Amino acid sequence: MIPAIQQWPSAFAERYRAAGYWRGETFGGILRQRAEHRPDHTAIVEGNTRWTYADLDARVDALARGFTALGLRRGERVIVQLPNVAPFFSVVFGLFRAGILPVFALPAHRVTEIVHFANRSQARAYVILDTWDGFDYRALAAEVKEKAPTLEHVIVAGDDAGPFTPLADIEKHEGPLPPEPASSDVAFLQISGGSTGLSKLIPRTHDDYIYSLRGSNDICELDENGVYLGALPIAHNFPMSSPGTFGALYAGATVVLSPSPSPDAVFPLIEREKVTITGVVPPVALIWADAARSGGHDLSSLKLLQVGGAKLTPEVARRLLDAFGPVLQQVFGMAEGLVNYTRPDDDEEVVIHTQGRPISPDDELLILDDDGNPVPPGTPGHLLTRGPYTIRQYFNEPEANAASFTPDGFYRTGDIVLVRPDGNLVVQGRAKDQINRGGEKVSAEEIEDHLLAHPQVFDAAVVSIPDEYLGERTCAFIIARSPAPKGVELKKWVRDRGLAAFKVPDRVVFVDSFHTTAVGKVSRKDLRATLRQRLLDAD
Ligand code: J2J
Repeated sequence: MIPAIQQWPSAFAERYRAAGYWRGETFGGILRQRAEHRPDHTAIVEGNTRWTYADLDARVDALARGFTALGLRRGERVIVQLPNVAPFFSVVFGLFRAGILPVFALPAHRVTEIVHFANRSQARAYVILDTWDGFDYRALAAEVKEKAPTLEHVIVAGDDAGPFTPLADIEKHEGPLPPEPASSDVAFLQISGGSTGLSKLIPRTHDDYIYSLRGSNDICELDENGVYLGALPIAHNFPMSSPGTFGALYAGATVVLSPSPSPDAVFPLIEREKVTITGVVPPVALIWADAARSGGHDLSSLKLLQVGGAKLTPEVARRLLDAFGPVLQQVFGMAEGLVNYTRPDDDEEVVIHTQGRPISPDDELLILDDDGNPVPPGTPGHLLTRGPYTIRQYFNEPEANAASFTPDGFYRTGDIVLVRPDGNLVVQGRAKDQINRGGEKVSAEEIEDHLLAHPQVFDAAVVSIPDEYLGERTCAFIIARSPAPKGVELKKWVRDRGLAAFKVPDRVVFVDSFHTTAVGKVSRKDLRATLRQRLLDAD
């Protein structure tokens, strides 16, 4: 059984409603309104596919009926693993309209991750595209289905469903629409980056997420004339909601999808579709800055270039300003909730040096020292937060919840930040054992567990090492048993365990022991810090 999701205590919920943050809107409902208001306006552009709001709304109705005809019911979960293609929106909004919860997997996830999401959420169905980027998701689904007993249906978008159900068949159903969910219901489960082992599931309600979209649209000046380009994988929380594709649909704007973030794919789309806003991670921004300087495309429609997901260095921020003009915005957010932005009218100094400030006047921030006491103003400390769009617990994770949230409902972000006198945040580092590989999050513990499963590995510690391009890379320290395996063998081992490629250690270093100081390190955290330092000193 899945435990009930206790979100905000009623006093907070009442306050957020009274303040006008939570307005009783649902995703299915807002799409209907936008479609009635401007039916012929373009909602989605992907390759040669163009859907108006009326097209999208009709597909969403058909799928809401089809999923219901399949036997799926309000409150149940469906894993959605789709890349940047138009059916992402018909599927996800079809599920929303029926009150069924999508669980957002990334295209890079593989069998181990998908099975974990399926088991943790007790998902009954799994939606994929047949093939993408040379990978056959039907083969993955066959493997997943064997290991996830709750999965009854695999639904395939694209031309060839193989042994599974074609999405086109689900779209054919007629009949009455299922009842609409309530705005206070959980709408979907997002995926956490993971710091203590496996990724956790993040329950977001219609009310709270839609508030963050509205707030983001206001800050980013995204209205119905806007054109948002999805360059990163759109299932990720940043391009989904800050303001992202969902913010664009909330505004009644146009969403353009790029199959990849490479300038070769993106720049012609910016020019052709007159894109006004897009968001990328720092390594992509770096490539765009170089490509933009060499010219060739008219990028003058772009009013906001957002960079977030990992720390943007001032040097790269300056290069972006040189290449694109004053359109840069820094975004520091998290799928659990809190999102900070620099504002379009901020001074260049703020945009270069800070990660901005929260969306909401009711985002409460605490900056605490290691003992849990507030730090003096302007001093770095642990960031904790609660507010009208930050979750109060993970889905079905009693143990993690106790560690990740304080008794009075603050989420421990694991980030070390300082707040400047002007209210802007500067991210200084991290307390959580996570490697931020250019915006892709890797849990040290999760990878260590996979390495430890190798028969020739006695012990393993995974740490981040600085990298000019990605910001950070992963390094696995290994104490091997004899005969020691080769580094490449261990990398292949991790990959073959069915993990996303970005989790494979970039570097493997063999050591005789982990004892580096007279004082034996007892916590894994200290050990990782010591090993990391040792490597930096040696390099
Ligand atoms: C430093 N670290 C950052 C930044 C996120 C908007 C933008 C990003 C995310 C995201 C998101 C950072 N500088 N500018 O969901 O809506 C690191 C922090 C944070 C973690 C969250 C959004 N922006 N980070 O990246 O859930 O460590 O969300 O706690 O993937 O990324 O990761 P995630």
